Amino acid sequence: MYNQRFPDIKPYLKTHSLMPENQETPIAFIKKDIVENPLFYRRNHFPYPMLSSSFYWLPINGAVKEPKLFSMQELIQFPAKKLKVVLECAGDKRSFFEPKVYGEQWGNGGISQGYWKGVPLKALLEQTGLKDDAKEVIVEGYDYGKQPGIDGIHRFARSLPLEKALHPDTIIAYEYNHQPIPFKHGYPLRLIVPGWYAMASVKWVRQITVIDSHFNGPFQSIDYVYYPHKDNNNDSFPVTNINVNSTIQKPNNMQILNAGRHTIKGIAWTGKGTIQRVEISTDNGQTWSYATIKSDHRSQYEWVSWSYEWVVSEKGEYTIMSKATDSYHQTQPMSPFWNRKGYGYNAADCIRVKVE
Ligand SMILES: Nc1nc2c(c(=O)[nH]1)N[C@H]1C(S)=C(S)[C@@H](COP(=O)(O)O)O[C@H]1N2
Ligand SMILES: [Mo]
Repeated sequence: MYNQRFPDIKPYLKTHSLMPENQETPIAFIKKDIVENPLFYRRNHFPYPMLSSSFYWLPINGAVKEPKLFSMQELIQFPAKKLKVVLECAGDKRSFFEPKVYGEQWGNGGISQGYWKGVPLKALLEQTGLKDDAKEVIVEGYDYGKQPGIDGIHRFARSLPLEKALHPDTIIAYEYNHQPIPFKHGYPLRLIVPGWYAMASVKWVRQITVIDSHFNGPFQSIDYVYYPHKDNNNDSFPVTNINVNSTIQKPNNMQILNAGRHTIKGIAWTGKGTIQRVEISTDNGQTWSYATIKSDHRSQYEWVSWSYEWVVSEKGEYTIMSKATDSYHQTQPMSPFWNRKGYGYNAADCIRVKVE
């Protein structure tokens, strides 16, 4: 796939910041339906945590009948679930918003996919039992620090409503792509919440606490909230499900092409349901045609690859767009839902090319 004579010529992550580390997947170069560790985007709020041996114990406490401490040995003995899951940062494509918004200026590479294996959180909560007034489940990571815009020092922690926590596909994972989870992606235990934006998938799980109230941690009451207005917090609501979306991987934006036949390629994904169709326009959205969706190994939480054969004879500039629709009849809009912190961008993907 890469240049044989120069094996060091290969894609790398696109760097936004190193402390904490934030780097994008070079999505145009991802040809497979799984992303291997070296090209898996990295999104961190804090410096990487220091892990001690006590890390191998997972406590579950709070509004449970019997608090428990699970060892790794115990966890891997539960019936395991392996799921192919898209993880997409809620800030993916933030840089495409107009007007621009503050925050990490992610392009289209805040997304990766692979196999996560672990034990359903439900199975663990069945062991501890839940008190009648249990409402939410907080999952806390080992990393902590200060973040601009948020007072004080916090650990990265988020809660799930009971319904999502007990969903059979919400897992405490210990493997990624059939290996122990790479350290930067949450070793040894990571919560995986398929279908939700990836802020929900807490890395380096330190403890799990069931509560009888609503958790107000800053990563769900300040950040990861949609604020539709520039100057006030009215009408805000939390970021949860991944929006239906697609990305054109080939050709590149602003590429120069020869007249003739070209394959337009990309991926499409959604948080709820499955991708039903992908439409392509090569005339700036005036007319649309169906792309062919590659249909092998499709499971609910993975992206689909699609392609479209484009025959172009006339020289000129072209605006190419892709627009996906899912089984809940959600279609990518032509313009994004603008929000002050720049989450959930999912307007039809758009590139320009010149045919010479
Ligand atoms: N403990 C912890 N978990 C975390 C985060 C974090 O900073 N700390 N970032 C979240 C966000 S916003 C995203 S997009 C994903 C990124 O996962 P990755 O670095 O494995 O790609 O992890 C989520 N889980
Ligand atoms: Mo994120």
